[in-house]
Amino acid sequence: MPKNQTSRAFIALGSNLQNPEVQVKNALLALEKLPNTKLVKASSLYKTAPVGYLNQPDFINAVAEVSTELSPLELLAVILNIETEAGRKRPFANAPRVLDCDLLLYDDLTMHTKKLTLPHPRMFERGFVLLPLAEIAPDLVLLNSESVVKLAENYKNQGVKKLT
Ligand code: PH2
Ligand code: MG
Ligand code: MG
Repeated sequence: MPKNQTSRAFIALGSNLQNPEVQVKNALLALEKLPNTKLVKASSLYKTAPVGYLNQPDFINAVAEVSTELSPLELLAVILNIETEAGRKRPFANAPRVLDCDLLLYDDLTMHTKKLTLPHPRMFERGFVLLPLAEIAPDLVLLNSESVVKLAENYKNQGVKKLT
C-alpha cells in the first residue's frame, strides 16, 4: 500500500545487449510511468567496461533519482517488472543482459533481507554506479560520512565514459 509520504530513492540501470542505449532510455521512460512515483533526475548515459565477468560487451549505465510513495519492496517489484518487460533472462550471475535495474538507496534506510539489501551492497566499489550518481546527487553522503563525489573520484578514468 502506498504511504502518504515520499521517499528519495536511487536506481541504477545497465544494459549490454540488444541496443543498450535504447534499452536504458526505454527504462527511463518506464520509470516515468511508475505508479505513485516521480522521476526526479536522470544522469547522462555512460559507456562502461564490464566489471566482474569480463568476457562480455561494454555496458551502457545510468542512474535515476525518483521520489516515491512506494515502499522499498514495492519499488523493487516494479523495477524488476521493467526488467522482465524488457526481456531480461538470468542464465548465470553477471551474465550479459538486456536490462538490469538495481535499487541503490532508499532514503537513509539500511535493510538486509533475502529479497533486498539497502544500500546496494556493491555500489560503493562500482565506478559505473558512483560516477552517474555523483553527477545527479552530489549532495549525497554515503558510508562513513563519505561524499559520493569523493568516492566517485577513485573511479575516474577506469573504463567509465560519459556520453554526450
Ligand atoms: N553489472 C553487473 C556486473 N558488472 N559492469 C558494468 N560495466 N555495468 C554493469 O551494469 C554491471 C557490470 C551486475 O549487475
Ligand atoms: Mg546489477
Ligand atoms: Mg540486478
